[in-house]
Parts: sequence; C-alpha cells; structure tokens
Amino acid sequence: MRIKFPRLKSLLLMGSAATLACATVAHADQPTAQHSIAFDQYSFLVDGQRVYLWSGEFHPYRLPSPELWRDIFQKMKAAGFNTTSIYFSWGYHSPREGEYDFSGIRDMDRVLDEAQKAGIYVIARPGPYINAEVDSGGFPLWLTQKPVKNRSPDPDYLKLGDEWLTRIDRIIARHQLSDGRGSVVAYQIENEYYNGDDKGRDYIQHLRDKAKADGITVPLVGNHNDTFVSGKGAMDVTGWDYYPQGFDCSHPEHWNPAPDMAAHRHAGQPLFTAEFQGGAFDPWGGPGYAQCAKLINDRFANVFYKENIAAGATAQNFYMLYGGTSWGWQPIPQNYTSYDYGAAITEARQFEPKYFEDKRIGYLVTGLPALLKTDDLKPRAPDNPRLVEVARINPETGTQFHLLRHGDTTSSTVESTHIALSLKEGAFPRIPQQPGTAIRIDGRESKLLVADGKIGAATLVYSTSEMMTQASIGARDVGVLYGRAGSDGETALAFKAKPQVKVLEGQATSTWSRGILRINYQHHGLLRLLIEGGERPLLLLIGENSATDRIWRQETAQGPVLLLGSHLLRSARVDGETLALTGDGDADNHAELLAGHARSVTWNGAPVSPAPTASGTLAFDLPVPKPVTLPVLDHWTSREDQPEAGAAFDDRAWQQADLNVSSSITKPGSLPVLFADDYGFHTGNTWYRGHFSGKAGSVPSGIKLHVKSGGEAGAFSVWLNGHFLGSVTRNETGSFSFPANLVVAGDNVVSVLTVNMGHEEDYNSTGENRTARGIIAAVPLGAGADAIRWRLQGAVTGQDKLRGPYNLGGLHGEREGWPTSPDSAGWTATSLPADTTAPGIRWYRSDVTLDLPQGQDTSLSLAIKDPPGRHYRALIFVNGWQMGHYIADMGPQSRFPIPSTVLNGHGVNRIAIAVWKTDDTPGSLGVVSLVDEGSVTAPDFTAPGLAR
Ligand code: IPT
Repeated sequence: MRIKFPRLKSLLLMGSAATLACATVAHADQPTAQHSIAFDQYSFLVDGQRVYLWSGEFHPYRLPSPELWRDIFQKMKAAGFNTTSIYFSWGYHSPREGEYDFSGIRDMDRVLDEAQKAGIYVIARPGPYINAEVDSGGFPLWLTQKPVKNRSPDPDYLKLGDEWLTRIDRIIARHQLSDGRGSVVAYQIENEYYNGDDKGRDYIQHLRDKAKADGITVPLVGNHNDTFVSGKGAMDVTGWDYYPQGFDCSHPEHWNPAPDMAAHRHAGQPLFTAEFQGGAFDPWGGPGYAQCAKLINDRFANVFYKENIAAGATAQNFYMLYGGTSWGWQPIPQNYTSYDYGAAITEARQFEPKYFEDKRIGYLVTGLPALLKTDDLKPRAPDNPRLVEVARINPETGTQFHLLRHGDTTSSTVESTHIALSLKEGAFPRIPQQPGTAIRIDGRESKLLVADGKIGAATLVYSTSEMMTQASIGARDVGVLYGRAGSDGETALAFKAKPQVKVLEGQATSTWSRGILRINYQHHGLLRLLIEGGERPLLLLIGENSATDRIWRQETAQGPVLLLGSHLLRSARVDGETLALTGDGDADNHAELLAGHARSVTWNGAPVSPAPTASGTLAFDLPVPKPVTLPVLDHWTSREDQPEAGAAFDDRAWQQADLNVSSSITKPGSLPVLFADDYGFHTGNTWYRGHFSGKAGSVPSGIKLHVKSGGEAGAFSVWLNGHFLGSVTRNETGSFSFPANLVVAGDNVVSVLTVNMGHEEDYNSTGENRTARGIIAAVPLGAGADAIRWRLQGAVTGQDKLRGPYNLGGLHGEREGWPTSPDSAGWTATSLPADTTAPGIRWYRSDVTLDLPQGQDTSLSLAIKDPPGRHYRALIFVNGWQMGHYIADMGPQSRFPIPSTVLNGHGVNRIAIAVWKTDDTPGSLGVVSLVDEGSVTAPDFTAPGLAR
C-alpha cells in the first residue's frame, strides 16, 4: 500500500544530505516501496524532495474514539499540516505488568493508518516516559509498585521499559515511510531528558539500540534541547522545546519575547522544534482554557511561528494542535479533565482563530519549495526604527524572505514602514513605491514577505501582502495573498510585455514601467484580479485576513484544487471523471471551486451542479445544517452509595493493611503502610475501614489523619460507625474526635473516603510517580488508645477492559457497574438541582434519547450549573465512560465535551453522575444540561463506533 504525498516540484539539489539507510525487511503481507528519509542543515528530505515538517501534536489516548481520529487528522491536513507528533502512553495499554492491550480505543495501528490516509507524516514518541500532564508521565499504574530507578540504566527499569517498547515499536515499525508501509517519518527517543552524564548517556544509548533492534529505520530525534547533540546517545536530529509564554493563563495580555531558535542550530541538522507552544495547560481552580486560547492566540502564532521560520526552522511541531480530554483518571493531580490546551482545534473539535492563522502560515511553508533551502541574508533596515527585518535567501532560486516585526516582539503598537530590497529586477529603495502608502505592522503582528519568487509560472518581484499559497491550476496560475483589513498592499510582478489587468471584484490600480506591473490596493474582503498577457493567465486573490479563513487547498493526483467557501474541505480525490470532495458545511452555503479541468463534482458523495463565474471559478451550493434541538434533562433517579461508611458493612473480603514496607518514595507516617498503591489500588477513590474495640480504657478519643490525594484539589471524608465526622479539603491533614455517644461497646469502625487525583509525573527521575496516595498516617488519639486495624478497598484492576485502566475508581457503585447497569432497584425519582444536605456519596442517573440530525457532525458537551456555595465533587459517566471530574467549589471546568461516538446521537444514552458531598450544607448536584458546541453538515464518520 502506498500513499501519495504531495510531491513538491523541487528545483533544489540534494547536496550533501545525509541519507539514512532504508530497511530491507520485506513483510509478507504487503509489498514494500521504500522511501528515503534524509536531512541536511536545511531540511528533512523524502525521496530527495525537501519537506517542511509543519506538525501538530495529538494524543490518541485523549480522544477515546478511533472514528474521530480521522476527523482530527483531516482538520490538520486542511490547515496545511503535513505532520503530526504523537505520544504513545505506556500506561494506557498496560493494566498489569506483562499485559498489553492494543484493542478498540487502544488500536495504535489504526491511529497510524488514519494519519497515513489523511496524508500526514508521523513523529512517533513512545517514551517510555512522556510527561504530557498524564498520570505518572505515561508510566503504567503498576510501576508505582516497582521501586526501580526510573529513566536510568537501572537494569530492572530497562527490562520493564523494554517490555513496552518491544510492543509499541513493533506497531510503529509496521508504519514506517522508510519501508513504504506508512507515514512514520521520525521516532523520538525518551522525552525532555537532560541528563548528559555517563549514566544518562548509557540510558539514551540503550533506547537508541532498542529502537534499532526493533526495526526502527526512520531518523531518531529528540527534544532534549542541546543535551544529546554529539557523543554517546546522540540524536540524529536534535530538537528543542519552547513554551515562551509559560503556563499561567491568568494574564493573557502579558507576553514574553520570542526566543532565538537560530542560537541552537547544529551542523548538518535542520532546525527543528520538537515542541513549540501551541497553547497551555490549566490547573484546578485556574482561569480556564478560554484564557489560554487568548494567551496563545492567533497573534502569538503570527509572531512566534514566523519568527522561527525567519530563524531558518524547517520542522516545527506545535504542542498541542488538538489537546482533547484527559478522561477517566488520566490527569495529573494539578490538572482537570479538559486538556483543551487553548489549542487551535478545541476539545469539542471546533476551530479557534489560531487555526486559520496556522493555516495561512502552513500553506506557505508547505507550498513554497524555495523556503526549504535558505541562508541568512543581511537586509537593509526598515525606515521605522521600532521595526526590524530578518531575511533569508534561497541560494539556488534567489527567492528572498523578509520578516518584518517589532524590535520588541511583545509590542502592541501599530507601525508603518517602508523597506528597501535588492532584487533580480533591480534595487527598490522604497517599498511600497506608491506615494502615500506604507507597510503596516499591527501590534503583535509580523509579516513574512516573499520577493523574487513565483506564483505558478508568473514571476513575483515582491509583495507587501503576505503569500498564503500559489499554484498552477489547469491553464491558469493562481496566487492567494493577504493582509490585515484596511492596510495598504502593493504587489509587483515581472512580465515581458505589458499585461492586461482585469479587476474582477474589489478595487485596485496598476502601473506598468520597465517590465514591472505594480498593483496597489487596500485589503478589503477578497479582491480578485485576472492578469492576462503573461505565460499563462494569472488569477490573484488578495484577501483581508478573515477572507482567507474559508479558502482551502487540497492536492489530487491531477494537481491542487482550491475551494473558496465551506466550513472545511477535508479531502479531494480524482476518481475517473469525477472530482470527489468531502467536507463540512455551515450556514454560509456558498462555495467556489478552482480545479484543473471541468469534470463532474461530488460533495460528500452527492453530485453538485457547479456554475461558472466571472472569475473562472465553479460556484455551487453546499447543504446547510439543520437546527439541533436538545432534550432537557429533567428525568433523574438517585441512590445513596456509601455502605462502606456504615457500621454494619461486611469488609472481611477487603484487603487487610499488613505491609510494613512500601514501594513509595513517601515515608509512612504510621505502620502498617496504608498507601493505596502498595495494595494495588491505583485510581480514583479508595475506602479505608479501621476497627477498634469499644472496651473501656483503650478507646481512642479521636484520630489524626494525614492523607495524600495529590494537591489542592484532593479531599477526604471521615465517618465513625456511619456518622459523618467531617471532611478535609485543600489540605492533607485533619484531626477528628470520636464523640463518646457514638462509640459502642463492641466493634467500632472509622471509615475514610480518599481520592487519588493522579500520580505525579517523574520529570526529574526521582521516582515521583511513587509519591504515596491515600492514608499516609493514621494516629489514634488519647492516652492508652489501642491500635486501629485497617482494611482497604479501591478500584479493581482490569475491571473495565473496553475502556482501559483509567476509567474506573473504587466507589462501591463503580465496582458494581452502576454507570451502565440496567438494574434500577434502589433508585428513586429525584429532581435537579438536588437540595439534599446529607454528606457522602450519592449517584444520579438519567437515560436520555437523542435524535440529532443525520448527515451532521454535532458536538455536544454536558454542563453542570450550580448556584454558588455548593460543596461537592462529581464524576460524570456517559454510557459508562468517565468523561469528567467536576469540583463545584474549585472549578474552573463545568462543561465536559463528549465525543460523538461515546454519545449515541440517535438513541438512548445513560448519564450517571457520582456525587461526593463534602459537608452538610444544603444543596448537591446542580442543573445538568446538554450544550451544542457546533453542528455542521459532514461526511458520516460519527457512526456508532468502538466506544459502545
Ligand atoms: C513539555 C513536555 O515535554 C510535554 O510532555 C508537556 O508536559 C509539555 O511540556 C507541557 O504541556 S516539558 C517543558 C515545558 C519543560
């Protein structure tokens, strides 16, 4: 099987590119068609063609819907991304030591197939450690019981890591571009590993050797900044991670300046950002992802990503492009369920303005081969001293790239300037030449201008508009240029004889002098010009920025197509005489096509009747989405769920706390060890029951507890013989006295409900994933108090095979399967908002029937709305999937996107919410509703899938 990647017509020589040896292994099931993957100081090369790796980070474990992986990859591709960078999370696949699961939502062959089908290269990042704000940094839950030296050459650690790598490498190796079997183009060793001493080098060298032994033939890359550039363990290509704005989204207007990537160039290697900031994560109680999207907004992409291009970067990966959901118990303690990240594609799969900025830049870098081999060029300074110019030149074609930006990359001032260019057609001391006009650089804007370039076969001398894309389409050349609304634009083209300029739409003037046609205009809407008299007719589309949002490009076997209009153009394929387009439609149903030659056209499989327009495009109408009506969620039943708090509960089958040593890095504060992980309870809630005798003289007067949940968002609640004693929130310790009237003569039970908010990452290789969870110390109070004998019960390992190791915690209802169980005995009708005062655990359930419009991609969230002052936390299950953890008195998240394959849009859905009320103030679960996050007409990829 081979896929066609757009092959750039490269005018460039391969020069001294280091070509990596290709695998010669022939696989019985597929014919091989090998491709060479190489690199030099300019760029990566595939089969000798230079490629700009314009890449977006995606985590399959944050979208538990294989059906939607295609959606994300197609949305990437449509924005010009030709590469994705993927973390594979060890813990997601391994519920127990030696046990690995790549079925259903964990099918990594499928994720790699989907990337390939969408025409996207893959940078594979299997760890074993990935960080990623995921539980234990991707280490499996069971590693909390292995006191090995993580991320080091400790043989006990390597043995376990290799166990994972053997499995995941086998899958990655099946999809390597080098073997002609997929689109994996690079493989990352470890993650942000900065220990360059002998041990660190032994470890990294081991991982390199392991990858090779497992048949990995693509370049081995790193994000270890400058650590493994040479010597033992050196990467083939070194990469840097940059998050210039950090991770506090509370002041989204405040910017830090752009880093200088060029300072980290290494001989013989392309300049590569393994992770460049595409958003930021947000903590419990944080400002929320809307603020992160503001901090890392379209202007950030505009200034920072172009700055990297001007520094010579030809491989940029943005972390995240689609963040998704840390569903179940995947988040680290600091972060909540959403991993939206303020990324270009939102968690609910909608577009942020940054998506369109990424697209404008992405179309340029992947559509203009001249940009892939450039050297520094010293420009003349612009005439406005507050601005600087950084320039590059292609030594073979002479094409120049001039970045114009504020001297201070954080500046918000609006500036005007003229620049001076020395070009093939002569010296231009003052551009724009048109009197009374200037180049405008807005606050937090930069412009990457192209000079001595090509638009199809036409010769571009320079333009003060930025270039989005250019192509030869059929008999015509087409260029798409843009600038901010209302700003001046000047474009100069060289012709042998005076051409004819037809203004098809908008306003422009032109002058002709000594072989150069100069066009002047302001950016307003979409200006359309037809210039005839050159080698081929040239159609120039010059838009204000927003007018280019709806211009899409796709490649077909017979050349590129452009679509003006539609919400999204997912794919274009020539099938005999038919041009088959797939995409999404919104309320604006107008579309115009520019394609090679007239042929019949289909949109999502249905024929359309295009009509020729004056601009030479083919206009047609797209289907518009039908309105979405969502049911009100007003039928609820509820059920109490804390038998463990009761005196009469039989806990004899529970695990007895009998360990005196722990695998944790936390020192036990009392013995026996009560850490949940040591007893195999790794996710969510764990219950403890401590018994003591009511014999006079030895009764404790109370108990002092130290409980670790993992940070601020944790909590624990305490009962004595079924009577609520209190909870501790935002703290780890609390003392509870036992009122004498509650103590009985025989057996007394103190019950403690704890929660594990996730295990720490192990960024510094200190074993932090083994920080204890659960009771750290339980000290009976009072002179002569007897010891308390403890039993505990938490999540059952491997209980939920379909959804994997993070879905369920250890609540009684979870262990009994309440999220999906049809059994309604014991459930009583209730209404929301709940007005109960009783503390503890109570579940709420509702079965809701959806009848969403067919042929539409409708993205829904579940929202909880509370009056202020409620003290509870809730786990939200939809059809058995734990898609949200809500904390009423902490926030910020109150809307939980539910993937459209977890949800059944055309049938019954079970919503089950486990509420833990931490005090006895009035009011529990608030009003729960469904929210429409966006609905567009779309090809049908949301069919009920593996998730149900
Ligand atoms: C970088 C990690 O490599 C990545 O896994 C993720 O954690 C990211 O940060 C933040 O979301 S580490 C860098 C910030 C020091």
